[in-house]
Amino acid sequence: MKLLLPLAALSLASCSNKQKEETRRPNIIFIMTDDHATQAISCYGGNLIQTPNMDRLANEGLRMDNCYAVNALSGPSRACILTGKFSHENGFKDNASTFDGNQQTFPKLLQNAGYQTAIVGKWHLISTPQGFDHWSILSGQHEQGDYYNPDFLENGKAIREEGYATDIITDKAIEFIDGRDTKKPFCLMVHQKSPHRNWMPAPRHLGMFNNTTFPEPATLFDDYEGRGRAAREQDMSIGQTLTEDWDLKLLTRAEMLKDTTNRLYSVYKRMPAAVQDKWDSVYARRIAEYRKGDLKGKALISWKYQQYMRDYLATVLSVDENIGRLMAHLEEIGELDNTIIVYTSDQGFFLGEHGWFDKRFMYEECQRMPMIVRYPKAIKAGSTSKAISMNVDFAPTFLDYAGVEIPEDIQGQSLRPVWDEAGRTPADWRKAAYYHYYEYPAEHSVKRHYGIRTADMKLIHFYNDIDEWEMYDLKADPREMNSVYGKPEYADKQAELMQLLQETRKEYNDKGQ
Ligand code: SGN
Ligand code: CA
Repeated sequence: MKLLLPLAALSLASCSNKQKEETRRPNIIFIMTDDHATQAISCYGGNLIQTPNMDRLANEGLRMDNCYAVNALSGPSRACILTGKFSHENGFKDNASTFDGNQQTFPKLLQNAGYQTAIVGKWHLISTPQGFDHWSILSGQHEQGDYYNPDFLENGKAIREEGYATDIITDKAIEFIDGRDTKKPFCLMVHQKSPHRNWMPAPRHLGMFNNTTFPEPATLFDDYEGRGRAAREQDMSIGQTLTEDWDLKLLTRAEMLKDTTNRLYSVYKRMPAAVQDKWDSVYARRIAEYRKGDLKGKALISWKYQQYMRDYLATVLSVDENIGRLMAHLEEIGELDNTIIVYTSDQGFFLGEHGWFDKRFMYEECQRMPMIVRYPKAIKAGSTSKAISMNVDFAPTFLDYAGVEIPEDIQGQSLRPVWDEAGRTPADWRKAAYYHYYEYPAEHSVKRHYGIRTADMKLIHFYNDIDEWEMYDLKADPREMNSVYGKPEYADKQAELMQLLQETRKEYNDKGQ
């Protein structure tokens, strides 16, 4: 008897440990970059660079192929993600807004439910972060932050860090993980600045692609014949809008020193002398090539496209490497499989498609967000999903996995039924993603518009100083070159989409325009 009792007690204890392990709430690491298009991720089929660590996340987890921003701009996308609500409900419609931090957000709800919460990196919502036990956010350049020696506001205190933004933000993430209370689950938001304009690569990647020629997108020389005024009147073209100094880095050190008010100089002077030396030698060839002056017309656009890609893609490399570093660290401390790791970007980006850089338009390249998730306890390795999802779905999804009740007023839907079933679309799943962009008149001159995207069609209404509709048959015209709005053969389809748009706007309570 004496022997049996402790044994029974022991087996009871191990049973409850096992139960605890099974009911343990997952950690959440939400990695989000700024302006990273799926075209620049190898597991999305992009032919520009290799992103082995993002690919690993997808191979061991799930890749969403139809995940959309509902307002493809940084601040608005971040506000939609935090609240699970569209811009007209959370109040943050454009980058000139200030986030009402007193409203409900998913980090607050997780914190109330016993999660430790933190955000490191880009915040871009102007008001003080609420709902985080720890926060360290980029503060320079109206909260866009700097690539080199960036300034942060850390729990209210202004500090400057030495080094490269992507590495520093990852260091901060690892520090938070190591200093956490190990008895509680955590939710950590790792928000990188890369690969945002003006695309300044890490010292180790400077000049990395100088001898690489990237394939040009099929629509680089789009003449906008098949579309409306919005596409023609934007200001985000590789040919016209990219600047010689800030974007193309065509200033020598001596020229920058002569004009210390130049914006490129203001970021260059943050670099240590050795990095400045490397910068000078890497960009010297580009400057010389340009100054020969023999590049004209299409050849000049092609040349600018190559320089743009060389810098943009080099900043993506630092992101991929640091995802690898974060995963290796989680593995080392035994938390990798207990953690839902999400990789996404605040929106996509044009990498020369339609002759553009930037985003804002409800066109595929920037409306689509990368969305990759790894959580082997629930998600089957190597899954992909075509289910139509939006960034307002992230908040309810995290709450769902954390076992927290999803408040009624959240407009997004939990993606758990999709993720838990290896990416399968449930029969009653939504039929369209909604979109509404507001920042006009403003930088890049993209007109206000709203619309819906179904599995194979897109309907857009441009308004404000214009009243134009566009409609795309994505099966026949995946690059959105020819609007079929008003074409008699599409009359039925158009009526059906108009009806669905109206219903969607009603469902989400969007009365704007
Ligand atoms: C900056 C950039 C723009 C970019 C916005 C918004 N100009 O203003 O090109 O569209 O940010 O980007 S820059 O000359 O300062 O580089 S967002 O991702 O933060 O919404
Ligand atoms: Ca962005």
